[in-house]
Amino acid sequence: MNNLVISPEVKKALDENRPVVALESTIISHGMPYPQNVETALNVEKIVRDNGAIPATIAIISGKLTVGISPEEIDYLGKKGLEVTKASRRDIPILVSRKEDGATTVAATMLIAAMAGVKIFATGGIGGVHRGAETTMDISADLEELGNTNVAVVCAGAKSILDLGLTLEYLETKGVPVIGYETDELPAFYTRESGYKVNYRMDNPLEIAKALKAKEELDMKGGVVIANPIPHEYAMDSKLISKAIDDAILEANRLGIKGKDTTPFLLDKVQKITEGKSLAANIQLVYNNAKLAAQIASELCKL
Ligand code: PSU
Ligand code: MN
Repeated sequence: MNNLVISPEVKKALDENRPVVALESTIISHGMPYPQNVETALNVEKIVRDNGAIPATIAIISGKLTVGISPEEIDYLGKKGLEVTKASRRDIPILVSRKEDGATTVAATMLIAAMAGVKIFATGGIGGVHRGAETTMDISADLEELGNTNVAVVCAGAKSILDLGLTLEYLETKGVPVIGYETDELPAFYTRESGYKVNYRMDNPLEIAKALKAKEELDMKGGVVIANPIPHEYAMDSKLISKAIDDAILEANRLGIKGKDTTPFLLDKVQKITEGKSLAANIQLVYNNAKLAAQIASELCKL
């Protein structure tokens, strides 16, 4: 396809059935401030390599769906920050036709990864059903994509800016398995616990790879959520973080923030309220996810 560009390194790895891990770019432009965003994105790529896989950071560059952007392009997206279009599924055709840039969300990254044949994707947190969705209808397109697109997403659960219970219900309806890595509980991004259970616990990357392989052989479409708790030493105090999140949501409601602006607004607000403590945790959990994703991708290639 003309508008899909796969870097030579990623293309070669895919052709040779070597492990590849997809990485998103909204987390760079809208999820963290500069320069930590660029630093983190480059370190994540290195961690994927150190664990035996090839990183494929995905973005839309001048209208091309690009799988494996360059370090210069990562720096460009990171510096431009909120000025880059946050690109979810619905934005893709417009950015392509206008030959514009876009930083891809979990939904858009999954879709483009699947076009390229990349099966594993690492990120921080997925979007989900927002608190108050019973009146706002604010449900991330990430969940629909998980219902439809054949890519497994390694994340640290979801932030409690979301309603985690409703997010799990939505995933259940869509038939998306939620696997806890070395845990029975759905992690809540900054904390290892949420009070909600995952569907299945698995304690090693091979077991996860086997489940993905079975799904592939059954030709079942749709994603899988692999929830990997933040390492103990970086987990945050749950009272501190839930107060910050409550305050951020109140502020968003007061200002009437809506649509695609909600999640970036809340992420930024929480980071400011916690004076960077949450940013440090965020960075570490992404590293942890990159490592697990590379391990699962490696096991999957051997099956
Ligand atoms: N949650 C995070 N960090 C992020 C995002 C979510 O902890 O950077 C980003 C991801 O790109 C995710 C998107 O796909 O926000 C979801 O946005 P929305 O809720 O508007 O669908
Ligand atoms: Mn939304």
